[in-house]
Amino acid sequence: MPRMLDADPAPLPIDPARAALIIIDMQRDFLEPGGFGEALGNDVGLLAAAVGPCRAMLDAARAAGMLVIHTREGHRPDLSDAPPAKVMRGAPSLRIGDPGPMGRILIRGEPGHGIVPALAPIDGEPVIDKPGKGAFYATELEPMLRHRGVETLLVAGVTTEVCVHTTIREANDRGFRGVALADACASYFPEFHAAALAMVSAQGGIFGWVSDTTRAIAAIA
Ligand code: C5J
Repeated sequence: MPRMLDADPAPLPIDPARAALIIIDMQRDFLEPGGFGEALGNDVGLLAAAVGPCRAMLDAARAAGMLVIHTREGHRPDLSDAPPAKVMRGAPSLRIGDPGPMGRILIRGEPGHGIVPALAPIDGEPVIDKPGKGAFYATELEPMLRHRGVETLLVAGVTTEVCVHTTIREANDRGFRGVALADACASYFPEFHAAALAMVSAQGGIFGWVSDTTRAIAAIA
């Protein structure tokens, strides 16, 4: 009997040896004051709700020996991988690459680019640096998953409707089963969080599945 993960629109089989937890962009730049999220006018405190559930899921995935992958959105210091159309968006005073209280905004190697301490990667956990919203675009994620025979992705992180959603869409087109963990994702816009999750599981799971950390932890324990 395969292990089953309870989810919407329907339960799905899950084999922890062929699954990965992917934690999207839980970076100081999005979660703490003074980073990219705040520069765009957002209340970054709204993302704190995802930290505890992400941590619980991380602990369970590590205990189950499941592959854990972290992602970080950001750019090279010379901005050579940052499309001008992206850099020019937002408030002119605080754009990607500008200096802020946590270093240059959304730049690799700066303090703000780092993952929040509660979710820090440990040795052996790949960290994918991505220039876009989706974790598959211009990264080594796909071969990394294929080489390990991964078929199911448990997806957590921020923000639900931007980088989490884009990654689930990319995963869907590549034949992976993407499962959004609702309580381990968060948005600056609660209504977008709800709508993004509904869009994943609507129409028989048009992009994938929606579950939560309680059900996912039970499935892999
Ligand atoms: C955004 C992300 N929202 N990680 N990035 O710009 O969702």
